[in-house]
Amino acid sequence: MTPPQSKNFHTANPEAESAIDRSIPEFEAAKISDEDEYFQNHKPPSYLPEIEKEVQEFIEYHRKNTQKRIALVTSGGTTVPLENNTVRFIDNFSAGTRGATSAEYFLENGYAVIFLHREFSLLPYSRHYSHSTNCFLDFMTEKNDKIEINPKFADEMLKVLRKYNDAKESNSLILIPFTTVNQYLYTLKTVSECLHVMSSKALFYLAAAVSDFFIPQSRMPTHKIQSSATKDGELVIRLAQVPKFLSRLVENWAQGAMIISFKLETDNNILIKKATSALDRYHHQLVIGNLLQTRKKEVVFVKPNGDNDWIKLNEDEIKGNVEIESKMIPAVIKVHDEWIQSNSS
Ligand code: 9Z3
Repeated sequence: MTPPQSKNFHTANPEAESAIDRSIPEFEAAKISDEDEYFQNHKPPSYLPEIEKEVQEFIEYHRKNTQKRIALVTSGGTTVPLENNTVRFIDNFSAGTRGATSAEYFLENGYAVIFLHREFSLLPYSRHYSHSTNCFLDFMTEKNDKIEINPKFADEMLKVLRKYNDAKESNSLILIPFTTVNQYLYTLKTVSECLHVMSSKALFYLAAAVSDFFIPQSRMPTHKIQSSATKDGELVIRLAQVPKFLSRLVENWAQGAMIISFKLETDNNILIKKATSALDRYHHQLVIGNLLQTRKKEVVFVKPNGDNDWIKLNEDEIKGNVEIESKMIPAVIKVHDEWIQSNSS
């Protein structure tokens, strides 16, 4: 259905050999002083108070009316601007598939979802018909001078439409955007603090691919970097480390909530080790490990008790387009059930 020239090429698929090597030593977890320093030296986005109000209303609505659990799902990649009036920025590969797909399964399983996502990345429900590999126009057809849904796709589309309308009518989904890493950090902190009232009924599912490096505001040029700024024909950019705020999230911002982080690697031999070391450092409840090359087919749940549980799609499931998130989310919810149980006694 898609135009022939775009059918089989996926330029975003990585060559395994040349993919990112993350085998560098881990950074230190951020301390309170790192938090103070970062938030004192970086301005919050101007719209943050509006987001805070919307999120608070959303949480209050569910606390009073539905008693639903609330999942904060982060999704997509952050940008690192090179200039204040940003012409250029550093980005990463994430399209937000994991986050958008997982959000749908949380909603289907009775959760309310705060979807903190990279603006213009994939969204729950509309993801089925957006982006160039799934152009919405291919789902339409023309008949007697009128536009119609192609009957071939109508049943599937009706299912998606119903779920989308359910989420809207039950006020179960709120979409909160970010673009830069600074916007992401401020918004994550604000939303986490709002979720504090939910205690163990809040679940953090941190699937966004957040940059490890950035240019601090104090060093950021106001205007577009000129070619005359190069030295000997080279442009040298000095990046600072983004503080590892997961420690602050666990210890302070979202104390009592169930927290799941993701660990992305490209080398199978270090995945479990890196995921385990994240658990040791941050003391949260679950790390979901995945490899860039196989992330849509297999993930591993690394738990504080030493268990490593793989979730994999078999050949039939892959052929049948089963989404791995349809198996991951029920498993996540089981862990959340246990977390709520252990916090209520
Ligand atoms: C993930 O590992 C996600 O599963 C992916 C999803 C980003 C791989 P897509 O958007 O990809 O569906 O294409 N997210 C976390 C990645 C990350 O940067 N984790 C940090 C790390 O590995 C820890 S917070 O160090």
